[in-house]
Amino acid sequence: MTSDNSTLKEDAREGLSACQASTPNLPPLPPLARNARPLSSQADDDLLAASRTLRANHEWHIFTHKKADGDALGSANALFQMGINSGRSVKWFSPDKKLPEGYSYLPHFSEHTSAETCSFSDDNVLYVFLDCANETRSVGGFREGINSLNIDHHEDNSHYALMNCVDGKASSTCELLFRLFTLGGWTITKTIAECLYTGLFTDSGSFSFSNTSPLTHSVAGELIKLGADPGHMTDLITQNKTVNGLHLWALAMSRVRTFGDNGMFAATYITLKDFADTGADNTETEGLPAFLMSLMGVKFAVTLTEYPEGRVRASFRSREGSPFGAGEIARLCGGGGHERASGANLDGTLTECIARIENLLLTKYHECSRAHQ
Ligand SMILES: [Mn+2]
Repeated sequence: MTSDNSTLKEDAREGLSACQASTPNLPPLPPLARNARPLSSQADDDLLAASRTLRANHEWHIFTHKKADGDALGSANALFQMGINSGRSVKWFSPDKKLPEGYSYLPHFSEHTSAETCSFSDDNVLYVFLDCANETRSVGGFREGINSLNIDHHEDNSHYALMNCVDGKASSTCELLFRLFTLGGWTITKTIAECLYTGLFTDSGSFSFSNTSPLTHSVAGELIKLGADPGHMTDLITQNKTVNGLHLWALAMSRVRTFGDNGMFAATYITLKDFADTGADNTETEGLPAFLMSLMGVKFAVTLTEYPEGRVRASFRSREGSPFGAGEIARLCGGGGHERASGANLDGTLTECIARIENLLLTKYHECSRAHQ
């Protein structure tokens, strides 16, 4: 009863009619989830404030990062569905011309608007950025001070929005959205649970990466209770390769080489010609950088991908035992990301970039070894 009353009061404060509020009788987070890991009260306060901001705004424009992954797409679709369920007018945007087809099971996959820039000029719109460490990772045209909300789990997030809800300890933006919805009394339907499960599963490497916490498993458990079937979800998420995509992977695999002490580094690359030869598109490289980490003894892996106009994208992965994190190397190259998964755009030809990155890794390694002597 108390939660019903407080939710209604909150809505009244914000001038919303009670009917626009979602059903307020959500079960509280189970004790395990609240105690699984010390959550800062600041993080909870930020999530509650973000929830109030979402309630107070009737038009939401959702933005995800370029080269959208399972977490970006899962969180965007979850929030889009929540917007529809609570009577909001919702749109979602990203700079991607094409989204990875494997995620087409998500309910609003096809409602995506591809845009290089937006005007961000409508004060009546709340601009919500999901899984975007900084404003340059999404659609261009962002200006400081606009009515905006930034929900993210990248530790290097630059807090660019008017309201920032960032928890670098969270496994995924989907995990944060689950907490926001639960704390704020929003109703999580089966469809929304499936969207959130997608981001939780993909960003935690099927619950295998070091960002997988007791809370991640607890949230997954809650999502299963809400209707996300783990077997069905795993099929949907992982059965997403095309023949062209596998041919592209085969080329990348044929070039894998290891170097450094005990072969602790692994590297491969994909050329523009590979895309033309196989007919695969650049969304089909998803999962490839992480796959290199399945090599015995490898602690750090890099995949370089050639893009049109001479751009080269580096994806870094690291694990426990690596002398440095993937995030640290990405930042040295002008990029960013997580401690264990990161990326950077490089200048120069593919051949130059391969040599430069290998050099950087070996130099950095020797520096670290000397420091430990
Ligand atoms: Mn993410």
